[in-house]
Amino acid sequence: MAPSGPAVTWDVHDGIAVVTLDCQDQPVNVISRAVKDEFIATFELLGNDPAVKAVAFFSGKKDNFIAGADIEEFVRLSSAAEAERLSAGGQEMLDRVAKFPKPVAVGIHGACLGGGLEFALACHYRVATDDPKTQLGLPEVQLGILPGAGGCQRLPRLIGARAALDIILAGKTERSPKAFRLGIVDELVPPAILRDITLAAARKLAGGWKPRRRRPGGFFGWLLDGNPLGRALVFRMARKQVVKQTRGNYPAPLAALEVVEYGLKHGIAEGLKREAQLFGQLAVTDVSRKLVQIFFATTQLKKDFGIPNPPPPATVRRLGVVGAGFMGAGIAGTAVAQAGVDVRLKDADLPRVAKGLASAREILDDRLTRRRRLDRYEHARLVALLSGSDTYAGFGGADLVIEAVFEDLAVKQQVLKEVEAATRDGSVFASNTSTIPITRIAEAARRPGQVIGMHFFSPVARMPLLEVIAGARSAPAAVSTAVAFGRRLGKTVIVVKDSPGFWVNRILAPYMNEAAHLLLQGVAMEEIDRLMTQWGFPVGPITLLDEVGLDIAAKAAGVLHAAFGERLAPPPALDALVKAGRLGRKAGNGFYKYASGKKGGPDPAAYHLLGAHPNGGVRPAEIIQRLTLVMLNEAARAVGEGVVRVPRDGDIGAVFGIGFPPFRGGPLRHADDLGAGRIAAELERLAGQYGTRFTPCEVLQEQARGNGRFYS
Ligand code: 3H9
Repeated sequence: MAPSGPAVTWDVHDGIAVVTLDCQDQPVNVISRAVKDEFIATFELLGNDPAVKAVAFFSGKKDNFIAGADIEEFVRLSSAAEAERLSAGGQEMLDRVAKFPKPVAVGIHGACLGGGLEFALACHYRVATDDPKTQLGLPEVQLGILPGAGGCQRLPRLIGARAALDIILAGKTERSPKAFRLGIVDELVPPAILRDITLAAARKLAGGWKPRRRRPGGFFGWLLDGNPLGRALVFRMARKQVVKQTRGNYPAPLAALEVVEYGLKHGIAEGLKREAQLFGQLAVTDVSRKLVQIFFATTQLKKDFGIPNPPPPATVRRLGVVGAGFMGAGIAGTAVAQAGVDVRLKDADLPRVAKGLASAREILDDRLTRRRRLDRYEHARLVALLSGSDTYAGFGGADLVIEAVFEDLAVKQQVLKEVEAATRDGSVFASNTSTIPITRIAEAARRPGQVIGMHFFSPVARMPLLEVIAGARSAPAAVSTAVAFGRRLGKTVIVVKDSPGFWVNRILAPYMNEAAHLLLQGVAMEEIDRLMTQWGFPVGPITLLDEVGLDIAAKAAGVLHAAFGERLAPPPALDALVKAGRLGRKAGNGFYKYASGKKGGPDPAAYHLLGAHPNGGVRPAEIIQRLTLVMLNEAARAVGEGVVRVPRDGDIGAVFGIGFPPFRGGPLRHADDLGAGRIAAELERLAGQYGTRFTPCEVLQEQARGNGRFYS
């Protein structure tokens, strides 16, 4: 992003220089090399101007303070030394701000992230608005780097090591009230008075006022952070936690931990040096490159409606949800919590509706109590938006209706007809089916153009992905409406082809089947799960089967088997578990044991029913290879069929839908890394040994012949 004019401007009023950052022609403020140079020149001038007694700094953007350093510049870094210089340059600029002889107060409204927060930390006084858009954080580790402009030094000194590590190691962003409670922000004010209060603070600081800050973290904070023994304990515990969470796959959090510890031990100057060094090393790692690619892909998807020339989406004010089960209630609760829409929930009888409403409400309660995202008044307002009935009363005004009823074509078509009768012509009908083609459902429609698929993932409130499926007759406006509404729910949305299993379940099916084949061949379930979590998945495939529910998984597998034949046939032995009622966590037993909702060890009864005997017969490397290559092969085949429009959508779908390891970039990026030639050869070998389900697909064979790739 190259700004077209000066980004930093200033004016002096009454001895206070009011400096404004506004990166021209850019949606957000970012600190690029050019902006950094402007900062330095501006502070130089202000330092020399005797009329200036203090500085008050603001953003010129409506709802954004500073989104951090310019991530596009990282992509162009070609060596660790160059990246180290970039970090050292940022540190030097902020050091000038911190040591500026005149006080600098900053007024923060909107996202204040990464280098933006590091700048604010270098200022002498921070005022922030209490607006929900004002969020402060250091998300660098999510990009595979660490806060490299002094953030690893200044934050722990301001709020204590424990609280700072909590933010830095997880790449967390906090809303301003929490940032105020932590001591990151000195004053919290409504947006209307941000300017006046910041100016007043600058004036007071110029008059010699010294703001009093609480001891970071209170008495306990002092006990833990304030002495070497307590601090050593904090770092030991944090390191243990990081190792457990990252399993050695993400180097940034451990490096950040080292830098914070080093800085507190050896002083800020030495700490900064170490910070720049490790920033440099991290910025050119493959992990960071992959995470940055995911950031840009996700950002692009915020603007992409998945169809050419998308018509404007309809604004959804009222949502109808049919089916008050776990999914329906999740959709209803998430819609109210995220989009503040009026939701009408319908099911066959009132007790089910009541249960659904209660579980939708839990999503709001969670935001009030645990996550503190809502205050009491907002919570009460949102709860009042949820209503339900055992009839379609209230559906007349619905702009969108999402059905989440039993996964059966006839049932869904019946619901579609009832909804059409109860709603007006412009209303869109979306099916939350995971397997049934939208075109088939729409065969029963009077208004097939208004029928679309919106495939949510469970639990809806937490899973970040939504697949929107356009049927053969879906109107472009229905697609835009579904995509736009999905985004209002906070989801990353991919538009996929109306093909069995769509994208996510399609690539998941062979992976899950292969896990079952391995079990039957004598690999222990915990071994399969351990290897795949070590490889980077959040949970292993056997645990995932228990979480999804074996009945649901069997049904989806059956549909894919019917559609694609032998290649996607699940091992028949799995039926024994479903028949025995071992449906996974929800039933209290599946592959693993469950006691009071907690997962225990492998259940010998499951092996017994399967006729499987763990014997350690397959090498770990072979287990990983079989599970990953079978998925990559299916992903490549589905790309060839146009199930996703571009590889980017496929990778984002896999990362956000099934937790494909983000540091590997997604199955298609991973396939490019391995090389089609190598994958095809390995698949041939596996096919020779285990059967045709491993036969490399045409897309991979073609790539292997011509040195092709998914990404150019
Ligand atoms: C860092 O600071 C390192 C330092 O510690 C040390 C350095 C030495 N850079 O998301 P949106 C673009 S690392 C470049 O749709 P929203 C984005 O690509 C940085 N570009 O808006 C998009 O471009 P386009 C740590 C950036 O309102 C446009 O802005 N910071 C950057 O939904 C609009 O973005 C982060 O990781 C950037 N830093 O959300 C924060 N940020 O229009 C990353 C945004 O051409 N940013 N763009 O497609 C965000 O989380 C969100 O963008 C934000 C706004 C919440 C700010």
